Amino acid sequence: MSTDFDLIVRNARAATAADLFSCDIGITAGRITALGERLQAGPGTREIDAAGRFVTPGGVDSHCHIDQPMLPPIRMADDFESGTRSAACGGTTTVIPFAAQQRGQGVQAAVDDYHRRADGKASVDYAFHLIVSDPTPEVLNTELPALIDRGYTSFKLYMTYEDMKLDDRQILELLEVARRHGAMVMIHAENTDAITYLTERLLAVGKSEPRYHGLSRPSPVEREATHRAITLAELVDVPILLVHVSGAEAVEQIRWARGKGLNVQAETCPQYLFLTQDDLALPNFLGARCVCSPPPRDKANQQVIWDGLVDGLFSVFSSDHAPFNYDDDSGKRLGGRPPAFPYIPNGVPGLETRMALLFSEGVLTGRMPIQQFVALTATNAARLYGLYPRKGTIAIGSDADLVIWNSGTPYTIRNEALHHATDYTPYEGRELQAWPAMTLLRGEVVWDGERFLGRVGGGEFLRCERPEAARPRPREQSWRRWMELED
Ligand code: DUC
Ligand code: ZN
Ligand code: ZN
Repeated sequence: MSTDFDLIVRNARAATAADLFSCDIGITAGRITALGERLQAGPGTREIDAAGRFVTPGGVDSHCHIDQPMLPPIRMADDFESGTRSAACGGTTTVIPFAAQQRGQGVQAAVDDYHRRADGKASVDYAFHLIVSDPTPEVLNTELPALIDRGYTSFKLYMTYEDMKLDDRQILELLEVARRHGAMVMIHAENTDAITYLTERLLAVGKSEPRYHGLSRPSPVEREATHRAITLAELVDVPILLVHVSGAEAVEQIRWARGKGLNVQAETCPQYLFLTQDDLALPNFLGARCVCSPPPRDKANQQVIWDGLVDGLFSVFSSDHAPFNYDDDSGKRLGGRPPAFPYIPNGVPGLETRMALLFSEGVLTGRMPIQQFVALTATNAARLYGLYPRKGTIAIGSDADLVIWNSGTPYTIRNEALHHATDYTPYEGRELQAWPAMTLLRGEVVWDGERFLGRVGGGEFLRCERPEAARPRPREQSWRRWMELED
């Protein structure tokens, strides 16, 4: 066997989505080239002793917003330098943020702009999803097919937000493009007209504090849009992925769809496990820190989300990192004073805390096996978005993106110890039993448990394959077939 390893990680308890095994991990030129017992070091081989610790694939955070252009004066607190630095320190080695089309702009122009923001700044690897907010014939027929060919093989569409939302006809047309060209569609499912109606009623009687954000977007708002998204995808006969699912009513719709044999994937996020509507009700505008959409719900809904993670309803656990400073007039305190809830920028930071929250509260509490943690935080996202097996697993030929865990050691989340540029974390003071002791990106240490050691610009752009998961399954009965439409 070769001894030309650049690095050997010794005595790993390596976890993949399928297995847990003890081994040494041999790394050459940034890739895993051997898994075995007592691998032989060559003259130039460096060694890291994992000393029986859990070693998992580097995280793939497939839903995060980094330096995404906002309507002025709103500004995201993290650019690619700070966002990817915090990802590395939290065990995430691949991020997939969004190149967001502005209305009146082409999607290619959005991608060009986003590369200018990311290239040379990212310190972990990155791919882009697209956000389609203006599906003109040019976008649908020319730009999207060309971009899919060039490695941008997933896009998100919104059923709410004035500047982003698509109507049902537009959604159908976009789903058709995805089907024809093999892209994965992510859907933000909330009923926009219902939100506007409820918001106006609340404001009319002076209810404007952050907690009313939650009341303006109650569960039926998400349930109805989830059902509609599923139905539109059923008519086109194309897989979809519902993002940031927040509670029981949406979960029920997804279970119903699966029961009918429909190919509906689902994602959830830490805010739906660890925050509730009580956090939105904190006094003195502190609730604004937890304003995100869909909103955190109650303890009973948290339990349903945990159940869905454990029983396989959810395939992805991502952060939906959307960083807006709290004490900032281009952030949550828009315009210098606390705004009414509809004007508070939506989102919570979470790139750095995502992996440890689930490792500590999912794996170490015995709720889920470590293999499932790996599937939820890395493998499934890599598969769903065309990055597997380069990313998301520990296998020969895969990039040597690894996290060595400190587990069973108390760690208290403090914003001052995090590496993002956002001025708060919604998890301040939370006690965990795990934190990455080391993160490796393509065989290089980017976090050593105390310091960020990555390189600004050291992250590579990743072109995504057409995901296998985006391909419609052959189905005996589909509406498409019933309507005698061509495939
Ligand atoms: N909701 C989104 O849809 N995106 C960013 C943050 C949020 O709260
Ligand atoms: Zn969303
Ligand atoms: Zn989002």
